[in-house]
Order: sequence, then structure tokens, then C-alpha cells
Amino acid sequence: MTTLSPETLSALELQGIELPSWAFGNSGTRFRVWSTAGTPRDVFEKVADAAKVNEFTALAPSVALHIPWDKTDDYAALRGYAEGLGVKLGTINSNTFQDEDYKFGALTHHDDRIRRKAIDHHLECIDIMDATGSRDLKIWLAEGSNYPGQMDMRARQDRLADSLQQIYARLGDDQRLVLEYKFFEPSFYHTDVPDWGTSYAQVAALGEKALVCLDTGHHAPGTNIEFIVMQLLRLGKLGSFDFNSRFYADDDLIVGAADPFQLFRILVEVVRGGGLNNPDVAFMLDQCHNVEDKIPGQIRSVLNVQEMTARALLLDRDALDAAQAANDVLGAQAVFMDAFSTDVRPALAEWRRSRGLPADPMAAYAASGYQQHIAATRTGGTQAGWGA
Ligand code: LRH
Ligand code: MN
Ligand code: MN
Repeated sequence: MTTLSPETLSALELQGIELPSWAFGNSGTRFRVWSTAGTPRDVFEKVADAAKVNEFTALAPSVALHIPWDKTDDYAALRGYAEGLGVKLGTINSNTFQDEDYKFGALTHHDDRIRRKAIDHHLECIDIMDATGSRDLKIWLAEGSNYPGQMDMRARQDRLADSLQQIYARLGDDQRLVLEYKFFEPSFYHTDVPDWGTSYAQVAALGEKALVCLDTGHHAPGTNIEFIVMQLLRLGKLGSFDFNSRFYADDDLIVGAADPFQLFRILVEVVRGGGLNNPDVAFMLDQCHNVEDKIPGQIRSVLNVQEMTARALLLDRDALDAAQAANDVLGAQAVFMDAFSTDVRPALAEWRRSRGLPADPMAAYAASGYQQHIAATRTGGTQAGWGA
């Protein structure tokens, strides 16, 4: 059995992956939203389910919220409830993609009234962050156009810069803004923040408290995502990850399910860039579980991240450096693949057991009876937010 060094284990012990509240709601595609027995009926129940993932894995100490999906009258009470269950409230995600007013844009809109409304929504999100104790405001914009000539792309960049400036000015000293990019969808010709370069240019103009969010599902097929991770870490501008995996578009499938090797390569750059347990990077999931049970889906996801992190930590840097310096192409590739090909699961199971955690969190959750309990007691669960 492969053994993991004390340094590797202490790095892994600190690993924390933030869960998205919406992963616990029902979801689907534009064709059908499927319901799953036991789906949470409010944000308190979403937090309770997220806390279960942490209970079985010790890997998920915080939960991200989406506003308005997770609106509640009393955020201090929600915070106390979460902390009572051993988790914190994390990133606050704004939402300007479900309001009729935003059909042609929000923070980029040419109509001042609509742009003001979108800015105010973000200021409200920062008020919520004050109450929840959250550090990060995550902004993803569903803005763009479908046809060449439909919109003035340049004027929209200028308005975006101005809108972000107004939001940035409201941040507290310990709060940050992360700007997420995505190259398509819901618009299909141009998107106002399509790539890391645009996000970087916008956040660099704001200041130190503004950073880039990298969602692994938001790139064109074939993109070398680990290169972007490396570059943003190098520039000190990687604020957060939205982890998920995809076969075709923004599929939001379980991280590491479609392409474990890509996840490994990303985590190698995270380790290389000092990013594992780097307090400046929020490691989040952004996933939906359309057809599988949500809590075990999230347990599987955080375990996948842990497993690939352990493999990334096994990479023999000295051997790799030597092979690279000697232009030993096949030698370097062999060192890299040795780490990726190592089965760390028995060692991780043993380590979990030694820390009083279940060796097999999936099996322990299945045996716990929680899924049956929520299925029996919760009726009328809501979907993640889409089409609600
Ligand atoms: C957009 C996105 C963004 C949203 C989330 C629900 O595709 O990745 O992060 O907030 O999905
Ligand atoms: Mn995302
Ligand atoms: Mn997405």
C-alpha cells in the first residue's frame, strides 16, 4: 500500500472545500427538472445537508449561498444555525440572471435604471455578507449578445468597469470580490466576461480586494486550464475555484468524474503555486446533481478532490526538475504519470480511520439512515433556483 508522508497528511488535514447550497436543491436541464426525495425546503435544510457532508468527511467546512435563492429574514440566525452544526457560511453569489429587467444586461446595461438596480443587488449582497460573516462576493454575469452588431461590446466593458467600481467601493476591509468568467451561455455570440483575461483586466483595475474566479466548466473544450491556474497564481489574482466536470458544455457534473487527469493537473499547479491551503484561494464546488442523490453526490465530489490532491502531493518535484533540466522528455512525463497513477485510496481510508472518521464515507452515509429520514420527513422540496 502506498504510504503518505507526514507532510502530505498535514497538508491534507487542512484542506477545506466549500459546498454550494444549490447542489442540495433539485435540478435538471432546460428540458426537465427532476425531483429527489428529501430535497431541502429552505436554506436551513440546505445548510443541514451540507453539514452532513462535513460530518462524514471533515472536508467541507463552509457553505456558499446564492441570493436570492437563499434569502431569509434572519441571516444571523442562519449563521448561528450553521456554526452550531460545525460549518460556516461562505461565499455569497449574486444573481442577475433571472429577472425580466436583465434581459439585455445588468451591470453592463445602457439603461441607467436597470444598471442601478443590478448594482444595488450587489450592495444588498454585501449587507448579507456583513451578517453572515462571509468574505467573498462572487459575481457571474449572464450578459452578452446573440448576434454580431446587436450590442456595443466596448461601451459595455466601460459600464461594467464603472458598475464594479461602485460595488468594490462598498466592500469592507476584509471582504473581497471575485469575478467569474464564462465563454458562452446564456448568450451565444458575445459574453461580457468571457475569459480570464477580461476578468483579470477588470479586477486589476479595481484593486487588491478584487480577484478572478475560475469555474472549471467555463472554458472551450481543449483549453489548458492548468495553465490559467498557474498564471493567475503567479499573478496573485486567483481568488476562487468553482470545481465541477464536463463532457460537453457547462455540465456541472461531479468534479473529477469526467476527467480525473485534468483535475490532477490543476491540483499540481495549485500545489506548485503554494495554493493548497492558501487562505487567499477559496476552493468551491459548483455542481448540480440532476439524477443522483445530492448528499452522497457531494461526498463523492469532495473525496475526488482529496484523492487527486493526495496524488498531486506525491509528485516527485526533485525528480521532475532533474528530468526537465536534462530535457528528458519521457523521463519527465514518467515522473508526472507515476504520481497520477498511484492509488492513494487505501492510504486515505486508513488515515481517515486514524482520525475517527469513517474509512468509507459513502458507505457510512448510506448506513446512517439520514437519506431515509429526510425522504420521509421533507415533502415539497424546491429546485435549485432555475425556473423556480
Ligand atoms: C454560471 C455559474 C455561476 C452561477 C452558478 C449557478 O454558469 O457557474 O457560478 O452562480 O453557475
Ligand atoms: Mn460557477
Ligand atoms: Mn457554470
